[in-house]
Amino acid sequence: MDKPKQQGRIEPYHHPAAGWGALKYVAINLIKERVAGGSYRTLFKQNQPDGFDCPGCAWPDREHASTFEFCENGVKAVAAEATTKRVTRDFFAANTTEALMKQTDYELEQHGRLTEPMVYDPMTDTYKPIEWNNAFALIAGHLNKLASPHEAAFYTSGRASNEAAYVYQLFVRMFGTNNFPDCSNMCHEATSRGLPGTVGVGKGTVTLEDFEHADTIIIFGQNPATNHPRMLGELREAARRGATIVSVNPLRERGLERFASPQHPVEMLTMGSTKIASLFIQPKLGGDFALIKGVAKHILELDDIAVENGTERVLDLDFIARHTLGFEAFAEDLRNEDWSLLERESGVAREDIEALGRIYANGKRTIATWGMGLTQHKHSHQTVHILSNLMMMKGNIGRLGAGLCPVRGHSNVQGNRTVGIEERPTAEFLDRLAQVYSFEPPRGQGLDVVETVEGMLEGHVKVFIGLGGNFAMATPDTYRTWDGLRACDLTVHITTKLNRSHLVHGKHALILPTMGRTEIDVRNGVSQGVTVEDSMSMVHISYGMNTPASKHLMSETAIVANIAHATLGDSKVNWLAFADDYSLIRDDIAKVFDDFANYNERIRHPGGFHLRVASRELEWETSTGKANFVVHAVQEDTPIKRAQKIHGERLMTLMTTRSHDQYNTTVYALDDRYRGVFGQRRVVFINPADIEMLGFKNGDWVDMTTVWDDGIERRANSFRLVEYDIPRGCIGAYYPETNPLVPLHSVGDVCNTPTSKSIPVLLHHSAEPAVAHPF
Ligand SMILES: Nc1nc2c(c(=O)[nH]1)N[C@H]1C(S)=C(S)[C@@H](COP(=O)(O)OP(=O)(O)OC[C@H]3O[C@@H](n4cnc5c(=O)[nH]c(N)nc54)[C@H](O)[C@@H]3O)O[C@H]1N2
Ligand SMILES: Nc1nc2c(c(=O)[nH]1)N[C@H]1C(S)=C(S)[C@@H](COP(=O)(O)OP(=O)(O)OC[C@H]3O[C@@H](n4cnc5c(=O)[nH]c(N)nc54)[C@H](O)[C@@H]3O)O[C@H]1N2
Ligand SMILES: [Mo]
Repeated sequence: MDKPKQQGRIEPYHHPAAGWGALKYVAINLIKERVAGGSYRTLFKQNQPDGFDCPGCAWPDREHASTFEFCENGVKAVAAEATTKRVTRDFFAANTTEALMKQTDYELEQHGRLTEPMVYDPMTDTYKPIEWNNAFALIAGHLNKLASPHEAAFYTSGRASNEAAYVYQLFVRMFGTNNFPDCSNMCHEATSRGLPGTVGVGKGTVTLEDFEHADTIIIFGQNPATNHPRMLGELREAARRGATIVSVNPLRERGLERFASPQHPVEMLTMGSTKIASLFIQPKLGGDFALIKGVAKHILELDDIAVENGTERVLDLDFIARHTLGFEAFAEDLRNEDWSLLERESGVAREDIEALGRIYANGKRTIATWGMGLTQHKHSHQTVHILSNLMMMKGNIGRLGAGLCPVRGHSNVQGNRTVGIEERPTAEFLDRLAQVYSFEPPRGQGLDVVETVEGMLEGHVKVFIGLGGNFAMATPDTYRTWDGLRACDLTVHITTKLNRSHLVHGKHALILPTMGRTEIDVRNGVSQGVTVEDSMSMVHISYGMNTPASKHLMSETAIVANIAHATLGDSKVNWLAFADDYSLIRDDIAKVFDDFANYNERIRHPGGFHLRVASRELEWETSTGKANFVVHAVQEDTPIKRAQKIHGERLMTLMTTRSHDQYNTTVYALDDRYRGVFGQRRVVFINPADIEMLGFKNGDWVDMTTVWDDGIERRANSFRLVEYDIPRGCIGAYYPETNPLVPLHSVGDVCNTPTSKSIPVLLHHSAEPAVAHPF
């Protein structure tokens, strides 16, 4: 443990995003993962009609892409799965979980792919091999002896296929609970819960075709160069066409400044690049609500001027009249809103808000995209509402080249929700399940992520099963989550690679190794494909191409079906038939969801099919039957404000974000190239004026503590200060290292999402200068 602190370097990045730098890193990654020669070709099949869906992000594929869509981080995701390194039974025998806990997440990831089912042995503190059927029987035994089905929670991380997710939710509902914590609870929940109130459907309204026609694209709280690199291709095309692109982000993300497309040899060879964003607006953390309200207010003002001058109206009166309700109340609220409040709460000067307002007013076709910068705050729900209001003012929904574009994270997180991973299911959906399978599904609301951790701590959640993911590290309040997991009777992880969730386990624990999407999945002699839905509601089939990492692996779908069979028998559903033929699952999905009619047939079409999104078609599945303008006041009573009252300007608002070399809790390497960070992760981005105000120097080491009112000390030690172009009072650091600082009860309104982008913290001179951290 007493290793010296990481010695990294800070070096501002002056090159375009992607370009040659990305190609170099691709080569480094393939070598590091020792990807076998044969698998290189897999990389070129990614996101192609007859290949597999990239396990990286949820950005859609270009339907008619003739060339391989190059993506550095997609390659990393594939290489991480195609690695030839293996975690074997000998590895487990030689390493106690106590010893493995001392390794960093980066080191854990480096051990490679899991190879056979393992069960925890408390006598030796190691994992030992177990036969698949014994593992299923162990799970069934635990589940069936619970006093109530609600004592189990069934987590999903958004990589699971539609088929696996559907069988999972069916099994769990037949078992008797809606306890479906899932990664979206920590991710785009504000989008999924917010949009239904305004436009009826919790999904985006655009497709890639709209990007070809947009003249204005506003990117809120998103870092596409790292997290959705293929999106840069669309932005590049738009920029070259003359579209105006604005990034709204406290950080001026370098990856949005210039982009050299590896798809375009001339650009690469001439060292050329395309300028992407024309304007950077830098609100303070959580300032977007007030900023968007200001933009909307200015739209009204510009519309008033147009009326006076007799010029073309700025508002789309026809859209407002035909499709919406509540505009008058919204407009009145905007007119009464105080500019100084909006400036103060957004951290953006009125003239800059107005500049964005003019850009939006002048755009004929605007797309608004957003990511975690909008969804992981106390008031994200309200922010999603006001953003839809803004788009509705100018009729920018359901029209070519315009629309709402939430950019999802995990490659099938949207599909998982579509096929029933939902702790708050609708009565309509449950009725349908009841009818198709002749059983009475549980009707009460189930537990989400935060409630699951609470349930574990309170002792009423006793069994945890995770279909993918890394619950111990992705969740807030790390050490409390760990206490919860350790209090469980049984923890089960269906995963591809070793992670800390395997080490922070219940009294009994299983690791069930599964295939990734890149691997050939043969059942009953037939190669099985699985389907996924991307961020723009395109559903398509994906076939693996690599030999599975071990002959003992089972697919996610087969594992889930076998757990169901062991637990429930086959009285209502022939689970093992599902396990052997995924087209039977798709037939059932089509029976339950009308929009999936002829599912098996429609996925034969190259590129798949678009799943209907009513709002895109100007049909409003809201309670009023219209799109609703919703009015919210700027919230001034926030945990941040309350903490500021006590600590004044020394109180910092912390956002936790991703580096370029990680995939959520999986750390591939220690660089964050575009932000100029190399060989280290324990850094804090901070405004130089704040460094001075706090009495530190650039490069100093600090500890962070959270200001919260529950008496629990939350601390994360040893972070190096890096001066950065970020608003005063705001700081940024990487997740998951900072998750111990996120209070379990610091959640967004309505959606209950941990506020990972606004944590009230104090910085202190580092008290333990030479201690290495296990994560
Ligand atoms: N390579 C790679 N790809 C990924 C992932 C990964 O870890 N690695 N993760 C996947 C997942 S699950 C997801 S959800 C997505 C995440 O993709 P993003 O949504 O890009 O998520 P973050 O990296 O957390 O970055 C959020 C951005 O929001 C900005 N931001 C923070 N707070 C605010 C705010 O208050 N207002 C505004 N306007 N901006 C703010 C940050 O500066 C940062 O640029 O990416 C997916 N794709
Ligand atoms: N502080 C803070 N916390 C956050 C966030 C943040 O921005 N800040 N972001 C939140 C967000 S947006 C998300 S989505 C969550 C992510 O939460 P999770 O989805 O739980 O986390 P991941 O790191 O994506 O999970 C990685 C693990 O998934 C397993 N895995 C990989 N591929 C597969 C596969 O194909 N099948 C199966 N079965 N397993 C696989 C591997 O074993 C790997 O170790 O974290 C959230 N937590
Ligand atoms: Mo996510």
